[in-house]
Amino acid sequence: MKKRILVTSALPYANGPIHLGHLAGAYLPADIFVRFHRLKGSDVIYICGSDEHGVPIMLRARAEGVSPQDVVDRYHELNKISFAEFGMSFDYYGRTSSPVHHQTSQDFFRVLAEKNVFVLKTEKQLYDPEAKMFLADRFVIGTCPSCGFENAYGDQCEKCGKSLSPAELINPRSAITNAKPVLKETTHWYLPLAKFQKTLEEWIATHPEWKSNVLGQIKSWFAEGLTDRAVTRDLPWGVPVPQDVAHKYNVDATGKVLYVWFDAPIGYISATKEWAQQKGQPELWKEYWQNQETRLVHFIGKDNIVFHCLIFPAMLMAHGDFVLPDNVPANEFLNLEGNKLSTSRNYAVWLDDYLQKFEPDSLRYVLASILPENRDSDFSWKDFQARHNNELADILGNFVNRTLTFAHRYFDGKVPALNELDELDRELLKRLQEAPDRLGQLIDTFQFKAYVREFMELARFANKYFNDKEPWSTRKTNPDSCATTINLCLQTVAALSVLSEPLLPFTARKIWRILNLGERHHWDEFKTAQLKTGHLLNKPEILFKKIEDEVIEAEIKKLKAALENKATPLPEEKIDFETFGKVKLRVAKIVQAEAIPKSKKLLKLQVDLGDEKRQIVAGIAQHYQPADLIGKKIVVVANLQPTKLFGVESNGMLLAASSDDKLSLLTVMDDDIPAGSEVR
Ligand code: B3M
Ligand code: ZN
Repeated sequence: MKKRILVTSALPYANGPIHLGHLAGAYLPADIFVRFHRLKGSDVIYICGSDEHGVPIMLRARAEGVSPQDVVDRYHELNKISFAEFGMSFDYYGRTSSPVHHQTSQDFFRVLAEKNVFVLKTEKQLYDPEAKMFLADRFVIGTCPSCGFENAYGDQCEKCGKSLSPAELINPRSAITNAKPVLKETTHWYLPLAKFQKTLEEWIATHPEWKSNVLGQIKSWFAEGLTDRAVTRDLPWGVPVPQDVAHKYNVDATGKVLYVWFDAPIGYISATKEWAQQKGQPELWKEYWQNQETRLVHFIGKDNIVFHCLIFPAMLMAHGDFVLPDNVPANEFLNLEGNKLSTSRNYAVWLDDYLQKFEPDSLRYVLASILPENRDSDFSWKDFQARHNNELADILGNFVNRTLTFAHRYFDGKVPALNELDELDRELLKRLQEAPDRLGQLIDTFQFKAYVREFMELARFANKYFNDKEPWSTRKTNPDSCATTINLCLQTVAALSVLSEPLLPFTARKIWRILNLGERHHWDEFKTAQLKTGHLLNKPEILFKKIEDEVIEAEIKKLKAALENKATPLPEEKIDFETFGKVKLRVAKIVQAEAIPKSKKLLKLQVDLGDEKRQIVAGIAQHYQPADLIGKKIVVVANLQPTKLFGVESNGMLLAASSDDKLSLLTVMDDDIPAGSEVR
C-alpha cells in the first residue's frame, strides 16, 4: 500500500457550464473515491481546476464578441460554484491562467528542451489570409478524410471520432472568416512520441489491472504506432513559449504558445503547488508529485485517454522528476434519453440548472447507479424519478424515518437497550460487520456502480428487518425484544450514514444531525454497535421528498424541444390573488393620439381617466391610425411606474391582445361605462 493518494479530475474547459456527461465521466466517481479514502483516514488530496486555454475558449470569445479572459473568468466562477453545490470536495480548484501555472508549464518545457527531448520542425501550415493567423486545431473546419463528414474540426472529427491534423481535412475553411486557408511556413516543437512507444508499452504492461476499456484504447494507439506531436501553436492565447528557450533554437517565439494539451495536465501540478502554498507548506506538493510512495489516480472521460495514458506520462518520463499515474479509470460516455449529448444544440442537462430544482444527492445517487463504467450508458428523467422515489425515498429514507419516529414515540427519543439477540438480529449485525470492507473494496477498485447497488441492498435488508421484527406488536408482547430491534435499527442507520457519505454527503450529514452525532467519522466506525443505550436523538426530518410527474415531464419536454431545436416555453408562474390585486386596471378614454417622430412603432396618447388626464406611449403605430383611436374606451394599467420611451414620458400601459404580427386593443363592450371605472 502506497502512503499517499493524489487524485485528479480532468480540468474542464472554462468555456461553458458543467453537464451530466462531465459529472458521470470524470467528477462524481473521483469524489466518491476521495471521500471514501478520507473516511478511511488515508493521506489523500483531490486536485482539479479550470482549463482556460485552447481554441474552444477562443472560439467562444469570438462568438460572443468578448475577450477569452472574460469567458474563462465567467465559467471558472460558475463551475467552481456549481461543483461545490454538487458536493465535489476538491482540496483545491485551480485555473490554468494563474501565474504559478504559467511559470510551472514554462519550466517544464524548459527542462524538456534542455534535455533535448523535442524535435524542431519547420513546415507549411494552414493560414487564414483574412484573419492573418495560423489556423490551429478547431480554427479549421473541413471534410473528414475518414468518414466524409463535412464539418470535421482540424483536431478531430466529431462524427467518427478520428483524431486529425488540420492538413488532413479535405476542402478546409477557416472557422473565423470562412476563407480558404493558404499554406504558410512556421516552426514548432514536437514531442517525438514514436521514440517513447517502447518505454510506454513496457510501463503499461506493468498495469494489467487497469480497466479493459482503457487498456483497449491504449493498445489500439500502440497498434497504429505513436507519431510525433506538436506541443506549440501559433495562437494569441495560451502560455507563451519561453523566449530564452526559443532563442537557443534560433526561433522567434513571438506569437507562439504551448499547445493546450501540453500545459493543461501540468495544471494538476501547478494546482497542487498552489494548494501547498495556501496551506503554508509551499514544499508539500513535492511529497505528492515526486515521492514514489504516491498513488496518482487520474479520473477522466474516454476522449482524454491518449493524453493521460500516453502523452502526459511520456512528458513525465522525459522530465524525470515526477511519479507516473498508478491508474487512469476512464469512463465511457453518458447519453441522454437515448440520444447523444450535444452542447451546441443545448441537448444536455446542465448542472447549474439542475441544482435550482433538485437536490444534489438525488443526482449523485442516480448517476452513480448508471455510470458508464465499461460502456456508454443512458440517463433518463423517468429513471431518475423512479430511482429517487423508489430507492432513496422508499427504502433509505423510509427506513431512517420509521426508525427515528418509533424511537421518539416509544423510547423518549433515546437509544433503547440492546437485549438478547435472535438469529435475525445476528444476521443484521453480521452484515454491518462485513459491509465496510466489502463496499470499500468496491470503491477502491473503481467499481462504483456495484458499491451503490450493495449499499442500497443493505438498506433494503434493514427495511425488511424492521418489517419482519414487527416492533409495533412486540412493543406490547415483548418489550425487551422491541428495544433490541430499535437499538439495532438505530445502529444500522448510523452505519448506513457513514457508508453513504461518499455517495450522499448531504444526506449523511442530515442523518448525523438526526442521530445527534458529530461530523467526524471513520469508515469502519459502525462495524459494531457503537450507539450507547440512552444516547439522545434529535427529531427526524424527511430525507427525500417524492418527485412528482409534472416536474419530470417538464424536463423531458425541454429536451424534446432542444432535439427539435425549438425554444422552450417558459413555465407558467402562478400568482396569488393578493399579487394580482396590486395591479390597478382602469377604463381610459382616448382623447388625443399622434405619431412620435422617428419612431415606427410608438404612438403618443392622451387619455381621460375620469378624475385625471394622462399621457401614455404605446407600441401600436403599426396597427392603428391615430385618428381611428379617438373616442375609444380602452383598458390601462393605472399604477405602473412612469417611464420614458423615445424621450417621451409614459404614465401607464394599455392592454392589447397580440398573436404573431396581429394586435388588438382591449376595449369595453358598453359605451356607457364611464372613463376611470375600475376593471376587476
Ligand atoms: N480540458 C478536455 C476536456 O474537457 C480538457 C481536459 C484537460 S485535463 C488536463 O475534454
Ligand atoms: Zn469522420
